[in-house]
Amino acid sequence: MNAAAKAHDFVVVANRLPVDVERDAEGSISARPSPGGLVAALQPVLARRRGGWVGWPGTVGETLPSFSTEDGTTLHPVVLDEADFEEFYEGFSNATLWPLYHDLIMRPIYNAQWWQAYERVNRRFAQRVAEVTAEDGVVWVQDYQLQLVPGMLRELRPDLTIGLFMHIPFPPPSLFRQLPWREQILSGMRGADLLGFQLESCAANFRALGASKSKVRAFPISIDVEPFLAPTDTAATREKFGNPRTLLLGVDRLDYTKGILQRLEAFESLLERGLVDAESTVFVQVATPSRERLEHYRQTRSAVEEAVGRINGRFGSIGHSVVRYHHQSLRKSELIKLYQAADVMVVTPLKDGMNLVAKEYVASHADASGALVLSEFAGAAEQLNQAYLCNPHDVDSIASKVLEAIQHAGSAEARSRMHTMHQQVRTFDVQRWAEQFLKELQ
Ligand code: ADQ
Repeated sequence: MNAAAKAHDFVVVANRLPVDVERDAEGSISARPSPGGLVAALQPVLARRRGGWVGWPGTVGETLPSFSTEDGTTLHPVVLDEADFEEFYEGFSNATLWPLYHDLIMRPIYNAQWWQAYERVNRRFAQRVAEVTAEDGVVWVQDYQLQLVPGMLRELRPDLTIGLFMHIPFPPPSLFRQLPWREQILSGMRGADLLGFQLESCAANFRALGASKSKVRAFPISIDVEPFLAPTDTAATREKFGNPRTLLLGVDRLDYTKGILQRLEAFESLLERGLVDAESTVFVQVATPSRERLEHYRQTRSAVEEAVGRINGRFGSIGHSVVRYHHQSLRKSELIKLYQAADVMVVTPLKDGMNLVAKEYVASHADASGALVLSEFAGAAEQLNQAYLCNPHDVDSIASKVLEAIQHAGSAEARSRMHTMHQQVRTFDVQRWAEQFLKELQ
């Protein structure tokens, strides 16, 4: 038994550890914390309860020892080799489950070898958790990559209390039933004492598949609001884009679920019809590289980049591009500057569990400036119902809502909408989300 044996009363298990692993010139490895919303929410609980985190460090084929972060959380890396990465992560998680759970925007691939890898890797996670969790401890499993872990863990360690939270949508039975391994996935999930979904509709989709002993409930996730509140120099940010009259913004992982192409087409249609002036408007689109080896992601990137080129070719002028496209990940501080400076945030996923970008934008507008155009198909639309809601499958619907948001900018109505949404996000933040889940679990 190693030092970490059964050390933790509380363990989070997620596909990724909250770190970025780096290798220096001599080849030695170090891990830098990469704090996201989940870490911010769980950090107090982890610190209070001798917490542990089991996950993949993000590098392929590397065995790393367990190590502790500054706040005393111990991270337990799980190894994925090249075959695991291809078959479990890129394959079953992101080319089977991801499109199936997002209402078949792309066609899922059903591959028995990927399924075996999914089982094998889920078992590895479950075993690691079983080794490091104290008697009668609490385990919180995260997301679609690990749906078998609750069931496996229940067999290995009947003493544990197990929660599972699904960050992505859960599809209606008519779609879920396509999955050749639906029974195994269901019994894996049913190993949890508490099953959390983003929305009541997802919880209902799960319940419709048959009775289980688990409690099934909706817990809409949110953000750590604090970093978005401090004002930045918005004039300076707008200056960088040539002081446009209207600054529109899109921020997403480059994923086909996010509706980036549809949003650009809507913008193009507004330019084409002369409803938006190309000289005084800038659309900034930041798209983080994501899952780049998968064919559907390559196609999506090409289509987006072709649209950007076409729109700038048609409507830009020498020295002014109307769309500023960045295929990169930005630092949080840069992201906040963009959020605060943008007049209209355009969030148009075809399907999205929640969408935190919408909440981050709203959190950035404590002064009630700005406007949010939001897809009805984002989970966030349930909480941010004061947004300009659009149907992302209908380019005209996106265009008309963007236009409305531009035209209303600065009005009392626009300010009142933003004020209401800002209060919503401040009240229902990610800390409250975590508290509610854990309270229900125990
Ligand atoms: P994602 O699909 O990744 O999350 P989202 O909720 O929007 O989508 O979260 C993206 C995060 O990445 C945000 O915090 C955002 O700031 C950041 N980000 C995006 N683009 C970036 C860029 N170019 N540079 C830097 N940061 C960038 C999944 C589900 C969602 C669900 C979340 C949380 O698909 O529906 O809301 O999990 O449960």
